[in-house]
Amino acid sequence: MKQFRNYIDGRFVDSDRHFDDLNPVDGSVIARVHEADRAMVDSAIAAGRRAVNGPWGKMSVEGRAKILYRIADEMERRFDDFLDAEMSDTGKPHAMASTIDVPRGAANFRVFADILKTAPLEAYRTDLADGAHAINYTVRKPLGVVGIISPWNLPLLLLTWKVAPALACGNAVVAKPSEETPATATLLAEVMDTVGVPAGVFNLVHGFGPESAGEFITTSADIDAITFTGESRTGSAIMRAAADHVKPISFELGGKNAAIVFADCDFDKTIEGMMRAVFLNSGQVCLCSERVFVERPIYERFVAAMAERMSSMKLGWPGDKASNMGPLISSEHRDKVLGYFELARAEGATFVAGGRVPKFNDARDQGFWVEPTLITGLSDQARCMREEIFGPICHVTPFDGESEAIARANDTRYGLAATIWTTNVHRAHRVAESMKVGLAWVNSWFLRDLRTPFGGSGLSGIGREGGMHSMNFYSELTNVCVRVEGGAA
Ligand code: NAD
Ligand code: 6OD
Repeated sequence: MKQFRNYIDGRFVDSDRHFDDLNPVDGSVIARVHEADRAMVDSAIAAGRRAVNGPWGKMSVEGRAKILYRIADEMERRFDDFLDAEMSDTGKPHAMASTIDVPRGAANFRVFADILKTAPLEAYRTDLADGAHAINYTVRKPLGVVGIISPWNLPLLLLTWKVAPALACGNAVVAKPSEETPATATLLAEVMDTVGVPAGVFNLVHGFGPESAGEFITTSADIDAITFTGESRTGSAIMRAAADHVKPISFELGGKNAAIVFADCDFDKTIEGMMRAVFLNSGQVCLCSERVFVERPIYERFVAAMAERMSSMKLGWPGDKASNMGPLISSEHRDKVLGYFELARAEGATFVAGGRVPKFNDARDQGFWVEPTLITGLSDQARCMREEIFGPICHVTPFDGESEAIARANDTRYGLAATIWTTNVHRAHRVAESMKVGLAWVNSWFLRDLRTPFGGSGLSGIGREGGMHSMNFYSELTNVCVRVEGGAA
């Protein structure tokens, strides 16, 4: 049986507590995971502190950037290992893991190395009444030891999205991947080991949230900052835990994202884009559109076209290159999604497509699958329209006019993402700017430039990461003010 160990202070560390890592395609056991106890988490934090206080914290920008490039190179060399690990941990199709998860894992290191090398610092000249002046400039320093807690939906992409900028800025990290998806994080530890990242700079601890590694990280007085991606209610538990020691937090949380489809859209491209926006990763992307508003003249045609496309989706084995939808992550998560299907029925929804557990007559029947599902007929106040479901389901509803669409799309406590489909350039800008979200895509969805701010408001999170926003979150800035006597000669 494969073993996934903790990686602390440059060594792989066993534990006497274990849990199983399951393949959601067929429920089989992939590996035995070594759960870190509090002492292991504390020793990871202490190792991180020694690393930050040692040569790592003082290394030149060029030196750190070179190490980040080496990490990216080694991840690319081991591309197939990462691909196999991600596919077996999540069941996601080859078509997705090979074009999004694994390449983005490596790209995160390369891009943040480049951003670090070109990151500007502020400088101001302050003229003084007595004829002297002052020069103010900022100095960027590491925060210290950063706790990173990540979810299961894009395990490698979302872990490296935080590890890369944290290391670029000279921090050490104690990272905890989701208990559902420990595989690629363990491979990342092997990569760190192979390329010679100094001991203590990257520490990996496996485990759960409450009363396990997650809580041990977030309640530690010795962690200098916490960056978290996951559910909104976990974010609020972590915020309470972090409050005792007052430290920077960055939260990327859930969404209940709207799509607005105007009658003047390019219909075929919109259907293509909306299939992706609803069903990528079986709807388990925080940015997925669960509420789809379609302008009335094309509403019936839109629903029919989506249902038609859904009927030919291939719920296949991850290695099958034609497969375009995988299972949900776990039996618990499937119960939650099926619970929302039941609730939608009780709330009066019409199921236009899907709504059941598919039957395969092979080992996949032991996995955690549900059908891609499209519903209509709910009021905007229904619970299924207000709570994040995080599965392959969307609700489609008609609207009349731009202002109605904007008001209904913004009627949510979340504020993560929106996607807008129109060929009217003025409307595109007007509507995008009116969305109460961190990310508004026009005629596109999940199109990423890593230099841009990423994050949400309300229940969707606190702060922004990406580009300089990451550099600023993972750095402590000191303003140096120098009084200069006299004027220029
Ligand atoms: P989750 O909140 O259940 O778990 C995320 C991580 O937090 C896991 O590693 C888990 O072990 C840990 N954790 C759980 N309870 C904890 C606690 N009390 N203290 C410390 N750590 C704890 O989320 P999930 O189910 O893994 O992921 C799905 C959720 O993540 C969805 O809500 C989705 O929208 C959100 N998400 C958001 C973004 C974003 O960028 N905004 C990206 C991906 C996923
Ligand atoms: O692309 C990214 O950088 C990112 N953070 C994506 C998050 C997706 C949510 O599931």
